[in-house]
Amino acid sequence: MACNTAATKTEEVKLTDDQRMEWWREARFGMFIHWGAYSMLGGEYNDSTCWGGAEWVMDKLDMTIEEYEKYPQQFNPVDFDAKKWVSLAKDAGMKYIVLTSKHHDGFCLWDSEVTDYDIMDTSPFKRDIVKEMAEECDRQGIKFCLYHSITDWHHPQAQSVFYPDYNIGQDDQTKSNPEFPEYFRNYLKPQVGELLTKYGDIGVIWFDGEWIADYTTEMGKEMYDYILDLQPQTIVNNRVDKGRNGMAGFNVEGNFAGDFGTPEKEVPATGIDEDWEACFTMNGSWGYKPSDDNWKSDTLLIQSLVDIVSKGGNFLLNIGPDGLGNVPIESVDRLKTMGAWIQTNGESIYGAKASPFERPEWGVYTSKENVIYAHVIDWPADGKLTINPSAKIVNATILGAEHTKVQVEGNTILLPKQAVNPFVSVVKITVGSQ
Ligand code: FUL
Repeated sequence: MACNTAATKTEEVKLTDDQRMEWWREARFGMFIHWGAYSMLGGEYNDSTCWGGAEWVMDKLDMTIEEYEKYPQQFNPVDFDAKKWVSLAKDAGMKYIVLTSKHHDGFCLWDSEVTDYDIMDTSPFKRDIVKEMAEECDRQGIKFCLYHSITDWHHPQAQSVFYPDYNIGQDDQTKSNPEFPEYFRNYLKPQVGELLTKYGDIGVIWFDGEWIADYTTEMGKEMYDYILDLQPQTIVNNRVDKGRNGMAGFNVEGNFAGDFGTPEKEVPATGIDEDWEACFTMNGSWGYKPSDDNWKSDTLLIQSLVDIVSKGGNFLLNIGPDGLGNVPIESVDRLKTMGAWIQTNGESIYGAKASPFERPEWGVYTSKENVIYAHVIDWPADGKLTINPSAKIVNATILGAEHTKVQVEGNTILLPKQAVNPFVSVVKITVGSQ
């Protein structure tokens, strides 16, 4: 396989954390893909207030394993085209893709050796989705990463003892299953091993569902070491650890909690001096849900990107393709708009660091060595942009409008009266030493 360049155990590569995190810190923008047999159902259950998106349908409808199994048995996504998905991410300016190899429903999108509950053995489709995506990412030069659920509603040793007689999305998910350690050692860990040995370099293993009662921090540590043993460069999110700091997803200093925090559908109020990645849906659901037309606007998505980067984070933006493998047109449109914006303004995002200054009234800053990028969200009516006084401005230009004359008077930049970009305009400011 073309992309099979994974480091092996015998190579004994020892990378520092900074070396491992380097590409990820540079990347800043990635695509999350929630896709599986649940995508066929489109999240049509009757409770808009309940926790979880369309990918939780098995739980939300209290389906038994037998009731749910018929969906993987019918899963035949004839429109799936890895090239289309990867191109969509590339054109949007995304630098990595995180695909669900297995969500909480337990159905696997690759040819797993420890179960037949996978795309090759249970579904009529019989194509290894993980393999096709890994190869296509390699071809198009984008990092391939995997989301993998620790919770597994299909595996008897992973279920709480009373499942499925109650809704495990509620409090009962804390009930214990004494056989869980067997599931961990003989099923979950070998699965992660397969994913790290059969599909080339894996950028990130993005765990989830670590809240299940019987998972422990010790198991998380064992898993983390196992991953780095197989692929020393792989990055692991904080949900590998049972003890991560709640849904906010930031790590308590000194605690083991993987390599980066995972705030979900939220952005911190101020910058955070650790690695973190905010994941967001484009409407309200991770999995395909056509009835949810609460789509975020282009403006909101672009402003979210700059806001997150200005606080030192990455932005992982989700698509939920349908049961045939088609990406909703609303998502495609938004990603195209974001891609066009990044085409012009990408240097203010990739490799950019958190703002060195307080958040100004008109927008946010990102920064590089001797450059600060002023992301102007509210264009000043008089065209006068006041920059933080401790920045000694040497020169200023507007990205995408370099020919436009921009004068500098002390800490004020004199801009045209009209915003140059309908979403966020970026002024590139070279600064000198004080
Ligand atoms: C959550 C999951 O339960 C959701 O289904 C989704 O995968 C999200 C990213 O993480 O905790």
